[in-house]
Amino acid sequence: VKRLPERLLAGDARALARAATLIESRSAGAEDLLREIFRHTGKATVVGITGSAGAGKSTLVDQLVAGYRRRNQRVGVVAVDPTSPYSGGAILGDRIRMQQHHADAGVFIRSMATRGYLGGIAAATSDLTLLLDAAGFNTVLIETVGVGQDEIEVARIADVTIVIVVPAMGDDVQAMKAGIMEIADIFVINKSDLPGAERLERELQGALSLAKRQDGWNPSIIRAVATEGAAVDAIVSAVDEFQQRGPKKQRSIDSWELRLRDLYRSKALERISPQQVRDAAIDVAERRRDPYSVVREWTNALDRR
Ligand SMILES: Nc1nc2c(ncn2[C@@H]2O[C@H](COP(=O)(O)OP(=O)(O)OP(=O)(O)O)[C@@H](O)[C@H]2O)c(=O)[nH]1
Ligand SMILES: [Mg+2]
Repeated sequence: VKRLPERLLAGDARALARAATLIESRSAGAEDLLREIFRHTGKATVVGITGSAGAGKSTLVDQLVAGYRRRNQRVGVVAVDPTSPYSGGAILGDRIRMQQHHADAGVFIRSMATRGYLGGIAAATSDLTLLLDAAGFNTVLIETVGVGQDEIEVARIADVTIVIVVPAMGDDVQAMKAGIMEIADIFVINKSDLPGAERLERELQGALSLAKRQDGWNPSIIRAVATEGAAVDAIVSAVDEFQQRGPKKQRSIDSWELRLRDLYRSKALERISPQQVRDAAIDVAERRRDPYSVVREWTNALDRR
């Protein structure tokens, strides 16, 4: 009987499902598995797709899946849901829409809750993406609602980030979160069938020409009507272009720098119990101890290992 890593690397669908569950439950075997497969990763293109609630992310992801399948690529989808995987109509809608792909072994779809993961949702998403990469998926699409810090961190995992904006939905450029503006490698103006798409495009162009990015990349702007799928080819081409000419290597180093910090932080925190932290906090609040000595004691304990 072949071991899980070997079956995963061979692209076995059941092994992938099992490995994904290991990652999601953060069980002990997850790290060993990841360590074994890591050198086989780095081939997939990871595309982050973010935008406010209802912007059309899932509709577009669905179209992109079909577009990549037409190009004979295997596609993974990780939907990061801000509440829980199976509550809410949106996710139910996602599942119905995605059913057309469910019978297809070239498509893997998983939705994850944002809470409850030790080490954070970004860590779990990154690990799941590594699995898909190792299992031979060419493209991984990560859908996340662009609201909080979690989502911005998820975007940092991606090689390419698509930000979806919508006319007449409070998505005018003034109101857009600075963080979201900065992470966009490609802007998609979705629902371009609604009035205001042209004005939004002008505003975006204006904002982009004022704020040149440090890495020199000039984000493309693509108008789309996701429900009709017409812009899929343009979006796939824009992703390819970013992969070929964008600051890919720099992006990857930056992203691993963050992941390494996160990993180190969670490893260090694993060495002390929540109760220990709580007790120390009480001591500090009551001025029995100072916080600097407490932390020094903890880091000294790390050194001794
Ligand atoms: N008019 C119009 N409606 C669209 C377009 N794209 C998506 N919609 C509709 O917008 C609604 C929300 O689409 P979703 O794809 O679920 O949006 P989402 O961003 O994934 O939403 P959440 O996951 O809930 O944040 C659906 O009713 C879609 O049919 C578009 O281009 N034009
Ligand atoms: Mg959605």
